[in-house]
Amino acid sequence: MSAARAGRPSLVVTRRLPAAVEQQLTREFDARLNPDDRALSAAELQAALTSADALLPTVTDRLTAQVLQVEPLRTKILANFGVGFNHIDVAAAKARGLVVTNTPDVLTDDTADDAVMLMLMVARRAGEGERHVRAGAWTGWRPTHLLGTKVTGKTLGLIGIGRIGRAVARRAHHGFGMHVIFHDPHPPSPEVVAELGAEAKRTVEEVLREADFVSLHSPATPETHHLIDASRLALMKPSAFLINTARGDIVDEAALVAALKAGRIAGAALDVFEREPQVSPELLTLENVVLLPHLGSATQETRVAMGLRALENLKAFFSGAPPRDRVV
Ligand code: 8YV
Repeated sequence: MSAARAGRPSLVVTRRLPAAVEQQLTREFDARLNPDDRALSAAELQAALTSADALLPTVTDRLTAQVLQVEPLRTKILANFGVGFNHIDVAAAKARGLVVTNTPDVLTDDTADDAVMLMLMVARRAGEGERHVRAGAWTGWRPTHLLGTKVTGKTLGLIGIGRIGRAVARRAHHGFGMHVIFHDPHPPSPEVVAELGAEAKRTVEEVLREADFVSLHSPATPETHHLIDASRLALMKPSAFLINTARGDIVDEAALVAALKAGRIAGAALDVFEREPQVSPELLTLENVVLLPHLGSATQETRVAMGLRALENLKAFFSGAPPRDRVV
């Protein structure tokens, strides 16, 4: 027998996690870690599902209906590391009797910070400026050099105003004096909307028409797939910017490229992509686009908090209590 104490549930952790989290997971579970941090193949995910009581996956693990069909299924819970779980076919998981949990709350502030950072970067041409200095091309200050777009006082349009959307609204309204408008099929109470200084719009289209900056904060679902397509991009002001820290497939990336190339919008700032880690090659050539490698929750503090939240869900499940963040 391994160092594992008898009776401890077995757990496959699909990617490397912060050391503090791995230590705790190893204390509580018969944990199989991934020190090489190589993403698991479908066959390796299936091997995990047939050999471990629990799985702790991330966004890089495509737990499709086909993968989840594996026999004999030993795993009872998918304790996802992350709030978004569109890489898991939840209907298939449910059909197989699997419990699925996520890690909300703990990454709200960091992801909101990421959206605000992207808004500022694209408006103030920060990426361009950085590239300019690093290339040794800077010849000195001049009044007309790299002029960007003012953010303070502008209109921010949020598509989705859940936890992260609200945190962005708070920063934008109280920090930058922005007028915040939003559309959400499930809007918060009028008191919450008032506290955010936000204004509800009846449709996505109204938000797109009026906003100077559009920031996406919807979950990736069949309903939000390509929500921002060519026709919706055409509604945006030519001076407006699109920011995406949610999920890549909410935007039709090819349509976004076409809109940017035609100058139909002023720019885009993207933390997520339709086919990660692939990025549409044209985006790499456009100066008015900011590109980050899915960094929304990427701080030491938050990645530890996410791991501990997944651990909390696992412990609850195996002690027979309802996990706090059950989504299925
Ligand atoms: C994670 C995220 O880094 O939580 C999410 O939904 O997109 C990111 O914070 C990623 O999903 C980890 O699995």
